[in-house]
Amino acid sequence: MTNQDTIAAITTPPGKGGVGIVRVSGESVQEIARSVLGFVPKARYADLTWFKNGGGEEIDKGISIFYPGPNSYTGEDVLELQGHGGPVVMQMLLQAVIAAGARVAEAGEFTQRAFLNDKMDLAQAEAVADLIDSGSTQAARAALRSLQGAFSDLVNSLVDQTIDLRAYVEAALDFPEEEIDFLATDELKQRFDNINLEFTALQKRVQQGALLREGLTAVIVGKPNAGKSSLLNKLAGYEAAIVTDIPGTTRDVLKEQIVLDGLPLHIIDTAGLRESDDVIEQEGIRRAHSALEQADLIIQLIDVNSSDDINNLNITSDLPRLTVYNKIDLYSDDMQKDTAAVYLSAKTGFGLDDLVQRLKAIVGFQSDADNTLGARTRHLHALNKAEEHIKIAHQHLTISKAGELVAEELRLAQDYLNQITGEFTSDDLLGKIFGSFCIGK
Ligand SMILES: Nc1nc2c(ncn2[C@@H]2O[C@H](COP(=O)(O)OP(=O)(O)OP(=O)(O)O)[C@@H](O)[C@H]2O)c(=O)[nH]1
Ligand SMILES: [Mg+2]
Repeated sequence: MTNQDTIAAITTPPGKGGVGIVRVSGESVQEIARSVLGFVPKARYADLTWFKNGGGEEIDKGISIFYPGPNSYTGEDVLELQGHGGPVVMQMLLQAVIAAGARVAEAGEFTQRAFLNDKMDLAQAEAVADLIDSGSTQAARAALRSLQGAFSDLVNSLVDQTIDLRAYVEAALDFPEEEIDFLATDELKQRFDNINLEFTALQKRVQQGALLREGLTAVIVGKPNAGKSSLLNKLAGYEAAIVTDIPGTTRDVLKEQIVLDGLPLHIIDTAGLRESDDVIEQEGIRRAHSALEQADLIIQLIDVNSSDDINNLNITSDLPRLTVYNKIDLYSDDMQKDTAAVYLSAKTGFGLDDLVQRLKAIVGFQSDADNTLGARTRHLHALNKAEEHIKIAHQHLTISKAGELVAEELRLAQDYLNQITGEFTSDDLLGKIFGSFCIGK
């Protein structure tokens, strides 16, 4: 247990409700209980008691529960006071607890202490926030799996295998005359193959998890009047953007959030791209280009009846692109279709399902995946980096047969894996992660 001051917060959301809870954690919990309740409640036992302030005045009557450390959420002594859930009562109760020796907790501080006291690792702590924030049933289930440790177990298994490999290779380094033979065994090759398979399987599940949580950001770009705003409106299901037959209608960057079979889609409408003398339109076009910086995918929208060429859009971005032909309702001739493109009508809605399927396919999202792990882009990056170093290690092994280099790459892979569970993590990262929690969690 760490030796820190005692923290307190209203853990229930602001507003009025049947019950409101003030949570207290730290060394002075028993002292605070004596002051506010008049006694220290029996461990993990619901007591109906008066809550009083320092002057002995009654604030409320409610339930108190005492969880002695280390068997508590934070690992420290914890007291939960459940009173009537009104903002004034809760404030008075919090003030009484603070007067008795606690200080107001920062965002995520209870969970941060749980992490520091080894009650959970970093991936699990992040899953707590993701479970609370989940925007769909799938996201909630995935977050719960990770909170229960399913994700961390798989990461730890990769760490163990990497450590084994390192030990094997480092042992070979101690016997230089036999090193080459040692490193050329089938046994070692088999281990690399196994670890690669596990990486691939985990990356898939983590990518799904990150998508479920963070979603996909797609920017619609195209010439003026291609129907970009019409497409945004159709996807959003209401008239979010102004649509007219005047080219150059849209100037601002517009964002809408929708959920496609569980995949959150952030869709961005932009100004039509063309040469313009209009200062406002020029600024719109500049913003359209900079919107690409936040995107995962570009939807290049083209009026199927025009002779426009996607190559004329002058987009210098290496993001994945999907070409979409619009206004198919106005097109009557038989046409040679480009199988890589989507054909639709933003007016009638024809072809919209096809677009949705294609977007999901491009990012590899499966709506029915039932083994998705709650995860974040941060985890996926670390996993990809670790895999990269394992691959380089394998190359050193097979091509240059340099044992030291293999061992060094394996060490780097291990460091990246450890970042996921927070074995070694910078204070900056911890501040960022816990700072985004809600107060009282
Ligand atoms: N028939 C038909 N008309 C469409 C379709 N999509 C858009 N339009 C029409 O095309 C015109 C331009 O549509 P917008 O959605 O404003 O086009 P935009 O690409 O946002 O244009 P800018 O904002 O000027 O860049 C409007 O008159 C729309 O009603 C479609 O699928 N079929
Ligand atoms: Mg528009």
